[in-house]
Amino acid sequence: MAAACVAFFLAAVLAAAAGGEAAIVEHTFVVSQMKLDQLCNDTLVTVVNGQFPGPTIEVTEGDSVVVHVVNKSPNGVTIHWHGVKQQLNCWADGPAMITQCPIQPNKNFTYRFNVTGQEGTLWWHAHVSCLRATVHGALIIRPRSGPGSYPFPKPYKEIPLVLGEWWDTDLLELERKLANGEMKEVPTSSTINGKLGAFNNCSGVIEDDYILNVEHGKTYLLRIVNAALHAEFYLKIAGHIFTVVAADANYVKPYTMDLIAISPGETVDVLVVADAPPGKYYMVAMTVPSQWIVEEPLMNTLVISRGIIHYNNTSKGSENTPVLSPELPVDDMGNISFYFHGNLTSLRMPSVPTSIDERIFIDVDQGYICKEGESPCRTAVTRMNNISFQLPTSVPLLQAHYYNNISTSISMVREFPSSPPNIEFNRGNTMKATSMRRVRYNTTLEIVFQGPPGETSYLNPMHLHGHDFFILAQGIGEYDPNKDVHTYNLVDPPVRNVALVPRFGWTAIRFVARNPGVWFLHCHLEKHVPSGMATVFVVEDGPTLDTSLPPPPTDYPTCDGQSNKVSYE
Ligand SMILES: *[C@@H]1O[C@H](CO)[C@@H](O)[C@H](O)[C@H]1NC(C)=O
Ligand SMILES: *[C@@H]1O[C@H](CO)[C@@H](O)[C@H](O)[C@H]1NC(C)=O
Ligand SMILES: *[C@@H]1O[C@H](CO)[C@@H](O)[C@H](O)[C@H]1NC(C)=O
Ligand SMILES: *[C@@H]1O[C@H](CO)[C@@H](O)[C@H](O)[C@H]1NC(C)=O
Ligand SMILES: *[C@@H]1O[C@H](CO)[C@@H](O)[C@H](O)[C@H]1NC(C)=O
Ligand SMILES: *[C@@H]1O[C@H](CO)[C@@H](O)[C@H](O)[C@H]1NC(C)=O
Ligand SMILES: *[C@@H]1O[C@H](CO)[C@@H](O)[C@H](O)[C@H]1NC(C)=O
Ligand SMILES: *[C@@H]1O[C@H](CO)[C@@H](O)[C@H](O)[C@H]1NC(C)=O
Ligand SMILES: *[C@@H]1O[C@H](CO)[C@@H](O)[C@H](O)[C@H]1NC(C)=O
Ligand SMILES: *[C@@H]1O[C@H](CO)[C@@H](O)[C@H](O)[C@H]1NC(C)=O
Ligand SMILES: CC(=O)N[C@H]1CO[C@H](CO)[C@@H](O)[C@@H]1O
Ligand SMILES: [Cu+2]
Repeated sequence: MAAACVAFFLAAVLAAAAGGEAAIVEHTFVVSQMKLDQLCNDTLVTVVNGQFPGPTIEVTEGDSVVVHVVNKSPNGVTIHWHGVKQQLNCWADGPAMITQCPIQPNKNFTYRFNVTGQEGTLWWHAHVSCLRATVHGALIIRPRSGPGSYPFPKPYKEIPLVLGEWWDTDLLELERKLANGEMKEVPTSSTINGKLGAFNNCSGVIEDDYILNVEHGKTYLLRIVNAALHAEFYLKIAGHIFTVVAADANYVKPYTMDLIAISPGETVDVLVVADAPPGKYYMVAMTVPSQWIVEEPLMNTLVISRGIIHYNNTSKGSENTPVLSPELPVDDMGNISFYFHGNLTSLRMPSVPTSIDERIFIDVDQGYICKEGESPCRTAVTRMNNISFQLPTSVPLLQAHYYNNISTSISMVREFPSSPPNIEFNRGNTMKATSMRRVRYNTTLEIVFQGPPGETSYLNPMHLHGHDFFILAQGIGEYDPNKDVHTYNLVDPPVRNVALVPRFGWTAIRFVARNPGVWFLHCHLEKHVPSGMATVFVVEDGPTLDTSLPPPPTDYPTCDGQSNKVSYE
């Protein structure tokens, strides 16, 4: 592979001593474009510090993070710190035109945030257009009292495993297509830590495998991130099993499985014991076309990536013995994903709110709008409760909210309804609007997401910014309020920042809105963002100064009339 992945900016990391004082972890992220020569194609991609995936940020719980983003690319960019709670710090959250204007070319912006009360694996990614396909990296949070205080045996090594997709198209062009209802675009391949895998043979050029060297008998903590735009991945390693210990930077009761199901936006931490006979074993991250096929019958490629687990004491003579492949499931993948997610429970007993202030029922599906002059309306969009979300174009919502002028500075604002109109799933005309839901400080919310029942469904990983939530239950078919509340887990539900709404089904979550600001709620399938499967919670200030959103940072980016640099039309 001729890809020059050169890190030319070294992160200055002042690591905290275990159990010691909180430290400042400082990085400089230079965003630029470079050509990656993969699969017979020189593709121009946007990257951080010349790396794909980008640099890993490693912190100890309680640390302060300072990231100087220097934009040397020709497009506006923002970075989102996916899963970081950002208490009283919404300004640093990152989604373009929700909390900030994109950082314009040749400008910079410094993100400052504290990582408090969370441990495990999170990640960061561009939150503008489709750029996150290549602008992403892991964010690792270790316990303050040292790795000895993990609630599981201390692993010998910790390995970030970033799963991604490889697109050899112009990602801004892709964004325009998705926003225009052209949702048939598919990636060329997928990646493990940026590697496509040696089964990719384009005119005799073999791509690199991701190789994990292990020592026999040792335990490895794999910190898995799904950074793909659309693929839910199923990860298997021949001859090995996984013990899941955390998801979305929250510990779970150890759960043993030979396969991980991880959807876009999610993270999963697993222990793997290298206890197989010495040799080489394939690690396979695959996705099934079903989630595309249902929507786009033309898509029939199996997107797959492969890496190798290599035991370091494999004897010399056996170097050429075949690499062992995992047996891939033949079952309906939807079932595997559903049960994998359903089997996760919190390790620590959280206190689940039982008295609910507001219940919101959200239908997530597809509708149609009219392009100019189009009749009948045929432009497919996605929607929530019959509103297809539109990003503001001139002023970010957070800024408008802070200065109390949402109604004067943002057109097409609609209050997000707490229940859907009586819609027919995936049918009928809908509207484009900047929907938002105002909630008072300290409101306890329950949300039930309902995907379309029947064969025309697909899974939707719904991600809420600035909050973790409890996932109380999920089900197949239509939610029945009388019956399904009895399936709620109020004892040890998993705490996450992505709620996977299963195909043909629903998911119920609860959280307390105690973080003032403007928080994006959206599907983490990239194609569903410009097409409208999103809304925003505007959480009002509390009664005191320390329950109120502080003013914006002094270097807060301005749009300069340039917000269309990355187009949402
Ligand atoms: C960011 O921009 C400011 C003003 O343009 C400049 O003074 C500063 O040195 C820049 N910082 C970095 C890290 O490039
Ligand atoms: C982070 O924590 C430090 C020390 O407690 C505090 O001074 C600072 O205001 C916090 N920053 C943010 C962005 O919350
Ligand atoms: C290279 O990428 C372009 C789009 O940028 C695409 O049209 C072309 O088919 C690709 N070529 C190969 C060999 O994949
Ligand atoms: C790669 O493909 C070329 C033909 O394009 C073939 O000659 C070669 O044997 C293949 N190599 C491998 C390792 O599959
Ligand atoms: C495997 O790695 C360990 C630790 O680096 C080392 O002690 C051991 O000798 C290695 N085994 C072989 C066969 O290289
Ligand atoms: C590799 O190391 C393991 C554990 O020490 C041992 O059981 C095994 O026999 C070794 N294999 C070889 C080929 O040296
Ligand atoms: C856990 O997984 C098993 C086997 O895959 C499945 O039968 C069971 O229903 C799952 N539990 C939940 C709560 O999803
Ligand atoms: C919004 O409020 C700010 C601060 O008061 C002001 O500068 C700006 O002109 C206002 N914008 C609109 C469109 O009212
Ligand atoms: C959905 O919204 C569109 C556009 O406002 C409207 O025409 C349609 O009647 C709505 N559907 C329902 C079921 O209310
Ligand atoms: C939030 O509301 C709960 C009751 O629902 C109350 O006990 C608590 O004191 C409130 N907290 C704040 C900070 O207002
Ligand atoms: C939980 C789940 O997804 N169950 C499905 C398993 O697969 C069968 C056959 O495809 C479906 O009928 C179930 O609904
Ligand atoms: Cu979606």
